[in-house]
Amino acid sequence: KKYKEVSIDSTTQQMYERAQEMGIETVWERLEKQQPQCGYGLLGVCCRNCMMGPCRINPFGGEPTRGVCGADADTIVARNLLRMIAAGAAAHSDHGRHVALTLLIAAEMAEKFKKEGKPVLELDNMASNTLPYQVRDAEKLKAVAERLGIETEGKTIRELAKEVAEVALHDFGKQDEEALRFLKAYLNPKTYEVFETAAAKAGMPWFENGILPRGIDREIVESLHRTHIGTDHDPVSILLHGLKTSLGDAWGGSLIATELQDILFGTPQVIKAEANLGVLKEDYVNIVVHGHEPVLSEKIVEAAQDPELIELAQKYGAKGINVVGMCCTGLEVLMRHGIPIAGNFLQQEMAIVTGAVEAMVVDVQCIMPATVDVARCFHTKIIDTSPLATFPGAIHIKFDERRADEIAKEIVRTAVENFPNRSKKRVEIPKEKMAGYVGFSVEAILKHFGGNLKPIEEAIVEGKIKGVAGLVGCNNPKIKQDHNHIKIANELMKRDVLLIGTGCWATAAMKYGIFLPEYADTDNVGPGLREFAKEWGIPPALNMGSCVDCTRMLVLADLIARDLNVPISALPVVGSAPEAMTEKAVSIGTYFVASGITTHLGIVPPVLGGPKVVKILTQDLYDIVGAAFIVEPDPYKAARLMYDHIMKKRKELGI
Ligand code: BF8
Repeated sequence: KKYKEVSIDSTTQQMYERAQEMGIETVWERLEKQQPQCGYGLLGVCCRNCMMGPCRINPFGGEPTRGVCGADADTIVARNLLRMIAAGAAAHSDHGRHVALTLLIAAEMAEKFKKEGKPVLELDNMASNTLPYQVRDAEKLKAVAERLGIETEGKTIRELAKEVAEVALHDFGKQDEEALRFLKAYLNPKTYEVFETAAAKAGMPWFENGILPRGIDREIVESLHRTHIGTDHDPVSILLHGLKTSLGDAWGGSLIATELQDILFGTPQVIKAEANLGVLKEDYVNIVVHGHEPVLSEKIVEAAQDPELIELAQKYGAKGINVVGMCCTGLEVLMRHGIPIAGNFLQQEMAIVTGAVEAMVVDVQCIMPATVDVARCFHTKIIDTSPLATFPGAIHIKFDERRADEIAKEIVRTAVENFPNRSKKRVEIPKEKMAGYVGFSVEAILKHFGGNLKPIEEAIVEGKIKGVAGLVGCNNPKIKQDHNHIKIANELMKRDVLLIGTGCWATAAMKYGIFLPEYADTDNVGPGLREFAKEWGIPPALNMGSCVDCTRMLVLADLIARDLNVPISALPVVGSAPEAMTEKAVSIGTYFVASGITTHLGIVPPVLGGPKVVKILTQDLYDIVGAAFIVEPDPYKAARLMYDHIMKKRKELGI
């Protein structure tokens, strides 16, 4: 073969080969140029935390066995891992903060407009078009407020929105020793108790309140403090704080992002949509929204419906404007509006290589700076929008929530005006795309099953479904794109494990038809799961959204744990990040485990240089939080190990 196989997705492979022929460098060449990658880095035994270093430990047992300060391999590995968790938690949580601030800004604008004498009812309901952001799901707002213990009686939507936003923001910066208010509002008591007692079980009773996070920002800051030279050196306490920080992400930052996004933009309901590069349209202005925050992408979707801008596109010879998604912000608008998703992480450069993209509009996280270099080979404009993410060589149209509509229109106009610069001869859009059902929020799942989770729980008890697996996370060019995602999914479904999932896994699953009910008829689904899926008219795997929406999976697990009156760790539930890549994925994996869900990683994280750390992560955590990590690059073996864990949990439950 002339070119190496980089993906099991034919559209990626086609565009990769096109890039090769055009002499365009992609992620796979850059990975190649990094070979051999640093062994110390891969094992986690390189420390750059002070300027006596950088230090590295001899992984073969010889000298040096310590860094200049005396830190050994386990201390260094644990510190590095904690910094990864902190960075991942920071990214998710800062996203959550942004959403909370947006809700607050909208509520305050409503108050101001009301005082100025604009229509009162519309503003009290926060349904007015004069506001850049409205409350689309007032019912959810009330439900969240009630969970948080906010008095709802006699209050307007505007007042409730403000109060919920303020409670959320308080959870970021509060300084008392109490657990996060969001965590207390959402977590079942049995799992709460596990968090409370975890540190004592690990022999560290001085962790007041165990691993219960106190402030979302505080735990992230403390991670940096603990890992500063000369501070915390015990891998156990370092990792316990890692669990705590990740729980601040799970039951704090990410949860706030999901819940408040639902309030602002609507809670997803089941809807049919399409995925893969074939959703780009040859005769339309194509805009790819890429990144994570729907605060931007929602507005781009709206602006693209503006009749004036559509008319402008037609004036330039296009039939209209086609907005498609990429990565998690793509999943946000897919889940809520059925906007097609063009691909997952490794397809961002490939979308540009089609030559059919007028603008790639980016916000934060998982956007390669290389998109700008690839875009230079075509007419594509990369438009960066977040004040905290600037891409050299891109166009900067920075977003401001207060002027959201105006800026979104400017962005769309920039894309439309770029259409005449497209070279028709250089356009090649792969044809493949796949339909699937999306939008399985917890609320949508409850609605589908008649208001409670009994049908799922009964199917588990009967053994029709053996358990549930939550699949999450990235693409990583070290693995053929989507290969492990799909293999693990199929191997689990064959064993009658119901799948739920988010992030780039969800986009992968959708591209291969797994989100179609008829997928249950294939040999990749076992008889029990097939029967259950058919009985309820669902696909054998449910798309629960973007990566911050991993909290939807936690909330679902929590509801089942409540029904059975057990901690989450007692459930026949597993997690997996088959192609993990980001620090966010490390935080997610850690909070799954900390919450009681044993989780598989398909990429070995940089910890193997610390034998004590490895033992804690893969064994000791079972005694501390009731779950641990499984690390296994082979997808078949991984699925077997995950299944074995589910069966063990079934046995323990006596089912
Ligand atoms: O948060 S799955 S590559 S896109 S980190 Fe990134 Fe990983 Fe994709 Fe979204 Ni999640």
